[in-house]
Amino acid sequence: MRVTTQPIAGQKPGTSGLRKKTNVFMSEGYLENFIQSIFDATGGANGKTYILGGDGRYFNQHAAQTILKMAAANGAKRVIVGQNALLSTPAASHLIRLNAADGGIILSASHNPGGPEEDFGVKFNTANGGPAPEAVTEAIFARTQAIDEYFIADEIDVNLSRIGSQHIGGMAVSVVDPVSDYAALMETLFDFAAIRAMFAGGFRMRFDAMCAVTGPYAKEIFETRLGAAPGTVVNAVPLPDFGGMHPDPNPTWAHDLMGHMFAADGPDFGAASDGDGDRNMVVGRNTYVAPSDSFAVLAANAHLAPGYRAGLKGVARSMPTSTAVDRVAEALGIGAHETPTGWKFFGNLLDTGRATFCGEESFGAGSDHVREKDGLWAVLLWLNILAEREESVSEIMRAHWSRFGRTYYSRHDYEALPNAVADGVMDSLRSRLGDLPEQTVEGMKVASAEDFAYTDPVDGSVSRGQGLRIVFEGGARAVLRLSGTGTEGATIRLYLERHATGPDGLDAEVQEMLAPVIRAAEALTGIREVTGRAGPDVIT
Ligand code: VG1
Ligand code: CO
Repeated sequence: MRVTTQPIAGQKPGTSGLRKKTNVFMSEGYLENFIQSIFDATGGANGKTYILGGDGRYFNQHAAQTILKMAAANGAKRVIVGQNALLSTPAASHLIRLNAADGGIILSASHNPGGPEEDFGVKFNTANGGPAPEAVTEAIFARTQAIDEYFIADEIDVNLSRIGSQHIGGMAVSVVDPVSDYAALMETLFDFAAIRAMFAGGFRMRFDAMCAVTGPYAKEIFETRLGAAPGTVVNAVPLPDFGGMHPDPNPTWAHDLMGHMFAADGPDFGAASDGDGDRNMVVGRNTYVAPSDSFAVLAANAHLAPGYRAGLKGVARSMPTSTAVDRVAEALGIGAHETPTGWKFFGNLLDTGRATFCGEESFGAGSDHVREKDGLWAVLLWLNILAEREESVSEIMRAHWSRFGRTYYSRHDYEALPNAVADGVMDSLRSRLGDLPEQTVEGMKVASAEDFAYTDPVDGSVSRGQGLRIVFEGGARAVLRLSGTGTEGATIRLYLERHATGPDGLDAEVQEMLAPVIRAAEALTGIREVTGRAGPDVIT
């Protein structure tokens, strides 16, 4: 069936897909226009195979049914869909690669809350399993501005709870178990026997799935396959509103887990994941592990896991992510790449073997086993390292810092600002960048100041305006950028970093250690005065 439509403003994908309030996505033609634009901008769906699934949030199943009917009407050959339309983002990436599919559609607004009053999102991944690169998202956006028709099969819904094959017209719909292929992949990378032995020896873990998509994956992998005690995985059932939680694994939103990890007789190890399962937070008993540090530790110890025994070819991190991993790369004698924020920039580095591990300060890490960041992968690699080293998380962190020094790091978020105010802060600093080198602000001398641009070493594409970076003498850094995942106003992220070596600097309180950098960054940006905020809304 052909339906006449008109362009809808604002369908521009951000850092990771298109995210809007759920009621916007549910409004007439909104989802349909965007999906048809994906097909149109990528050479049509005719004869193609897609992977489809989402994080289980409100509108997930309904949207999946619409997309299936649209794929059928556009001539797709086959859609492989997770049971009940569930797939974590890394599992979807794996299924694209495993089935040599042409692409995948993931229904998620990731770490944003879900529900009728909250957020919904759509991500499109290409045949390598990774998020569509900028050239593709720009073509999709261009199509949304010119679209005048979409196609949808006039058929009844398929039964997404029944595993097996069905049809919509001439298109095959394969409903698959969302967990099994992914769990099998994990078994090829990690020493499950060693981890199982560690659990059998009394090792205790708490994994908080935050009522989002990782629950079924974590239950199967940790409790069933690895023998962790029943109840290790909490909040394990995906709910349309995530049980009212904000499924963003950081100390603020995963405060319940933090409470358990810092209680007397807490578990040995704790972890949490986000809405769509691509993020991870790792906590030891009485020990919070900052994501940039976690990534550096994973890179330094990767060889302890069977999948990475041969060593890493290289590492990559987003520019705002701390430089901790660079020191590991130097020690290992491997390349270290610096990209803009967002996993789409890692795809070419992974595809061409320039990087084996990639990481972001926003609780994201992953490897070339898929083309997305992968929360459970990071947790399993930690478990494998713990099983091999037979040390606690806190001992491993101390050993890492005494070898490489400690990179104190924090991100200050100023959320939901009026767009004009946020743009004002950015524009003002941007216009002064040229004058900053050699200036001393709050006792900190600026060494360099730039508007970060990235040239992809593989396809030569250039991405500009990827964050304002100020480096102080001695290597401390402040980075300012606008979030590209929010749905209300603008969020400014201020990233702060300072490296310390030697035994003295290793046990300082993070915000205290960063205080001079924070003072200089706040003076340079005037962020508190201009936004009228007394301080950041969220500190991670
Ligand atoms: C945020 C993070 C970024 C991450 C992105 C998608 O983007 O900072 O590192 O890749 O979310 O993660 P932004 O533009 O808001 O800073 V997910 O787990 O929300 O898909
Ligand atoms: Co996510």
